[in-house]
Amino acid sequence: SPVTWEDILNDAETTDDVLMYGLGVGAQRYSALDQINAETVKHLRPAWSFSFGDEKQRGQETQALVHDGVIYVTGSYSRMWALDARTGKRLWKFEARLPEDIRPCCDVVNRGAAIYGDKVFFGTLDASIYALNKDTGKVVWRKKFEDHKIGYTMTGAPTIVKDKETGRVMLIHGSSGDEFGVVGKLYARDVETGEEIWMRPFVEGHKGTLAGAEGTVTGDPAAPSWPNNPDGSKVEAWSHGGGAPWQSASYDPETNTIVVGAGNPAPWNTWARTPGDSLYTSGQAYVDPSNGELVGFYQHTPNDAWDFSGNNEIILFDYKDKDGKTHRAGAHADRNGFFYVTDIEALSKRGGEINRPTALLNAFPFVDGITWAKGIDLKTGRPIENEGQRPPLPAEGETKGASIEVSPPFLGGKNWNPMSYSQKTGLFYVPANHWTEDYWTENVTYQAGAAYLGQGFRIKRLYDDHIGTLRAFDPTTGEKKWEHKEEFPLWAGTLATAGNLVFTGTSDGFVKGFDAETGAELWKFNTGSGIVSSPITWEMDGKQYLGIASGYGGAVPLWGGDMATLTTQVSQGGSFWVFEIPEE
Ligand code: PQQ
Repeated sequence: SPVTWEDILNDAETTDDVLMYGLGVGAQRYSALDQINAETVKHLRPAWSFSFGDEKQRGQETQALVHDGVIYVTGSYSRMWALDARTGKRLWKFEARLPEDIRPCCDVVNRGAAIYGDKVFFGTLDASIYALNKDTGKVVWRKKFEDHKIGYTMTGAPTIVKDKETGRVMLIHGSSGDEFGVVGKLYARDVETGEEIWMRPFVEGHKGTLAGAEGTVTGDPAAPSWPNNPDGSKVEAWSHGGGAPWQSASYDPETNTIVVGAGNPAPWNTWARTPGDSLYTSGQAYVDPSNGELVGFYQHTPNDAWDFSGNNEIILFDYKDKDGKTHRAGAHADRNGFFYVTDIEALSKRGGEINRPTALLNAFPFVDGITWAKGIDLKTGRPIENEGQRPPLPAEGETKGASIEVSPPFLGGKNWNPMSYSQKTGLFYVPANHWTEDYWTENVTYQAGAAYLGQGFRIKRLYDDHIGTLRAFDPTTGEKKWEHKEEFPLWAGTLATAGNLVFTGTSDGFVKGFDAETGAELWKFNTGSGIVSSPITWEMDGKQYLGIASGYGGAVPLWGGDMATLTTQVSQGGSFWVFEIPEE
C-alpha cells in the first residue's frame, strides 16, 4: 500500500513500520515495543542475515526502513536493496552508476532512504537524488543538484515533509562538501517529479531559489558575519563558506518548521574568516517549508575554528525545566562536546532577527576533557572560550603554525551517529568518544576540487582504557546517569525501547543491548565486521524484530590518526542482520 503523510506523522507511535530516518518526525529513535526487554533480551538470536555482496565493502552507515513486510536498506557506493523482512530474500537491488571523480570527504557512505507514496528516495555520491518505485526498484526520477567535481556529494537520508501552508508534500535534502569549500544548501523537491521547490544556502549573503526563480538572500545581504577585504569586497572564504546540512532534518508539525544542523564554515582555518561569526554555519537552522526562508538559527560554535560543524541530529521532545515548566525543545549533542537544549517555539517564530542565541534553555558538557571552552553562557547563549585554543597563524616565513592540543578533536565528542531519547526514562543515550588532537594552521587558498582546510591535525587518545563511551543524560540536570566504555571509537547510532533497553553497535563488530536505567550490558552478538549504522525495531506477525547493518568504515579509519591505526584490525564488510527471540 502507498505510504501516506498520516503514516509518516504517526511513525513514532506505530510499531509495525519504520518510515523515517530517526523513527519519527522528531527523530527520537524510541520504540514503544517491549517484547524484547531487559528480561527477554538474552534470548535474542539472528533470524537471518543478508550480504550486500560485491567487492564494495566499505562503511555501512545506513538506517533501514520497514513498510508492508519489506526492508529498504541503503549501502556504501550509493546502493539500495529491498528485502523480504520475513526471510531476507532480495526483492530488488539498485546501484547508481558513479563517476570516477566523486569527492566524499569521509568515506563512500549512505545513511538511509525516505519513503512516500509508491516511491523510495535516496541521495548518491555524485550529488544526485533518486526516486525509485518501491515495488520494482526502477528509477522514477533523478535530479543532479550540484557539481560533484567541486566537492558536492550526498550521504545523509532525505526527509518527507508536508507543508501545512500549501498542503504540498515535499522531499527535503541537503548536500555535503564543506571540506572542499562548497556553499551548503538545503533543498525542497516535489515528491512526484523531483522538481525543485526551493533551495536555501547556509552562508549569510548568498541567494536562494524559489519556484524556479531567484529567491531571497540568506540573512543580511552585506553578510556582516564574514569579513571584507580592504576594497570592501567579501573575503575569498565567503564564496566557499560551507555550512552544508549533510545530515537529516527533523520536522516540527506544530509550528510547521524544518529543523536541521548546518555544517562547519570553510575553510577550517579561522583566520580566513576573522572577524565575524561565519553565519549560518556550525549551528541549528529553522526553515519554513512554505518558502524555504531561514526563520531561526542557534549557533553552537561562533567562528568555528575546529571543524565542530553543527550537523548532528536535533531531537524534538518535551523538556521539563528546573522549575517544572514544560517547553517544546530541541536536543543536540554537538561535536564541540556540549549538549544543548533549545527552545523550538522561539527559534521557529517568523519575523525578526534570525540568529537567536538566547533561545537556549540548557547546555552542559557530555564528554570529559573539553579544552576549547569553559562552558556555555546560558544568558548570552555563547560559549566561554579558553585562551590559546584558536591555533595561531604561521610565523613570518613559516608554512605551518605552532601546534596546540584541542579536545574534542574535529571528529567530535560525538559525530553523526545519532543519540536516542527514551520517553520512558526521560534520558538521552549519547554515543560519544574521548579523544584529543594536535592541531595547527597551514596556509590556504581556494582551488576548485581540492581540500579547503588550512589546518593540519593528528587525533590521539585521551584515556588508556577506552575511546567510545555510551552515556545516559538527564537533560534537565545535565547529570550523567551511567556510562559504558568501549575500547574502540563508537560510530553507530542508538535505539531506545519501552522494553527498558538501549541498542547500539561497536566498531569491533558487536550489536549490544543495555539496560536503559543502569547501563548494564545485557546482550551482545558478533556480526563479523565493525558496526557504524543505526539500529531499528518493528513488529511483524505479533513478534518484535531488531535490524542493523554491519560493515566498518566512515571517517575514523580515514582521518582518525592513532584511532585509524587502532582500527586497521577491523575487517570490512557489508551485511544486514535481523534478530528475533525464537519460539521455545
Ligand atoms: N562523515 C563522517 C562519517 O560518515 O563517518 C564523518 C564526517 C562526515 C565528518 O566528521 C565531517 O566533518 C563531515 N563533513 C561533511 C561536510 O562538512 O560536508 C560531510 C560528511 C559526510 O557527508 O559524510 C562528514
